[in-house]
Amino acid sequence: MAARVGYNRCPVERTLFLSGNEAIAHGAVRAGAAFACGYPGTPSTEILETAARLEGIHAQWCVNEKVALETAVGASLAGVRSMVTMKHVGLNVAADPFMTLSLTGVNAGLVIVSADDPGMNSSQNEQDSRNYAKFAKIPMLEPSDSQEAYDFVAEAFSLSEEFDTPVLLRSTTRLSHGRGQVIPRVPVELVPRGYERDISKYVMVPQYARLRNRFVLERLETLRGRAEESPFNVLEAGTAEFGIIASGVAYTYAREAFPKAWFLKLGMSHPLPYGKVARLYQQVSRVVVVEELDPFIEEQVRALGLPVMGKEAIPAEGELDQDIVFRALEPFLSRRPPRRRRPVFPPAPRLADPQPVAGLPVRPPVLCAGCTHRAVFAALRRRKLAPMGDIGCYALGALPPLLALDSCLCMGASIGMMAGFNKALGRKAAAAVLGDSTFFHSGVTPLIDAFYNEADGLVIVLDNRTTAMTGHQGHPGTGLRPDRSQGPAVDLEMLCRGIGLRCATVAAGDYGALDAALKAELDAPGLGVIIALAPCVLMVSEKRGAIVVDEERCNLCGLCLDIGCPAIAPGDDCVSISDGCTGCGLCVEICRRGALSYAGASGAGSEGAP
Ligand SMILES: Cc1ncc(C[n+]2csc(CCOP(=O)(O)OP(=O)(O)O)c2C)c(N)n1
Repeated sequence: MAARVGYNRCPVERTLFLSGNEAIAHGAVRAGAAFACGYPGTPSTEILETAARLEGIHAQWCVNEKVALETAVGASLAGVRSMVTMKHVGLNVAADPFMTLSLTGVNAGLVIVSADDPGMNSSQNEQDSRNYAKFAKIPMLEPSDSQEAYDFVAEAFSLSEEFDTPVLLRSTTRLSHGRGQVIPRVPVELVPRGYERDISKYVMVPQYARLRNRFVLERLETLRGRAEESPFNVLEAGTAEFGIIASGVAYTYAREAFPKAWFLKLGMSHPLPYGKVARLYQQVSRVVVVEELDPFIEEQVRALGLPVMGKEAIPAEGELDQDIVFRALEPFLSRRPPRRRRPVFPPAPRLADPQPVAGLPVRPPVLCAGCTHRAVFAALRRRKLAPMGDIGCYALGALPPLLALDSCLCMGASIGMMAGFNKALGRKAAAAVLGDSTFFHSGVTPLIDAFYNEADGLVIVLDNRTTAMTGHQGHPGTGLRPDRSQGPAVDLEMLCRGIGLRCATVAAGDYGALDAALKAELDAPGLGVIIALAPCVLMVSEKRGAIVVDEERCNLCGLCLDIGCPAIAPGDDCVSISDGCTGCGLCVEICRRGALSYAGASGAGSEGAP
């Protein structure tokens, strides 16, 4: 996927007349974004439709906003600047990856465009997406006209890369659909970003997520410093004795209604630049926040201990316009100003780092002895692939010694991320690994999406016939109800075939067959699914035989230790097998020297699991 090919078809000298949505698409191409995806919804739809007509950027509709975001994350990880578009309610659908993406950050820049619909012209609710920026602690830009929509996209991408964060670009109907002049700028020159595996950054299991969470809190304060300096946050001098804080199209309404006011115009409206707010208060005796929908800025100003007026005058519903703003504020602004208090900026306290409890051994989380997920990881590690992981017991496969997963974002993210990654690189560079319960939770839609968008890759479903991580609950694939009675069960393989995909089921305990299936699938064109089937070892009562060590043959090479089974431990001269062994036999298959075998089997290490 070549970046920005043909963008010079749009000469920099020629002024364009674009809607906000078109300007965002043009701005993305100018910023070197080569991948865009989204799900349609008014008022956002034309962004992707425009991108699809421009050269230098690949644009695709996804099955929904969650999958679109996960696909864009995959492309960003692969090193391609990526944009994802949706309407405000779409961000609810994408909220699961969105919230954790704040922690993982990005590789190449990633911009999420959410278009709000104040007044519900064509939506089921009225929702202020800005709350999501605060919720996820990520930066947000709010353009107020088409030129800014165009310009802010490049700023959003550079913020994204500089601060290792997704960036929210919030539009509203009037901006998205209104038209204005856009002076094209010189295309941004990009430094190529290759993919580098970074498990502690991209695999959000608790011990890594805690570290990244601290990074997020620090990043927020660094970003606040950037918001102070940002040329998009402008203190505009006036002659009136009151000031207005506004962002997005609300700024244009307020500007027209009160041309003499002082203004703090916020282009980068999250995090709020406290210093710039304070400077406005030094100039005027009264401050008003003019914003559509929620008192998003107003509440933050109030939290600083500053007297401010907002929603007691400005409607908290529907679209504003200059008349509404004028009529709402005129009576208040003609009254005497209230007394002013000094702003206070309290420092945020930090929790002390957790300390180990004296006397208790440190037990790192680990896959159970005999867990057959381990076989899949052993087979995957032999391939040059970026395995995109998911959430379940198997997320532990990312930890040492296995180190077999490159990402873990949220339930169901693996397939979309794999699809985006491979699409960005144009080859089968990533695979997706997810559990059976996760597959039914949110793996079906990205699989349909991957088929529709002709994604390349390999999906491995670790089918242990249960939701093991949360305590062995049933799911549609098992048909088990909460009272353990049996209901109808969905056939996973038939489901995948029904979508139109190749699909094979392999016994995960048969390492040779699993490895061969993996090879066959990776050699085949396009996308296929392997179901690695083996009931969770905790649900199987009988032990499958005892494993013994041939002390003469074992040379402590470490191959069996690398599969991370807690029943195998290194000794002075050879490995030892503890009582925790379930006899799964994976170590027998892994050992190249025939040093491990089933007790009583003829020829040490020569036979597989009974
Ligand atoms: C949105 C969401 N809902 C619920 C959970 C809790 N949860 C984590 S993993 C998981 C399912 C794991 O089952 P499966 O994919 O079959 O993997 P297994 O643990 O059996 O290996 C659940 C329900 C979550 N992390 N996120």
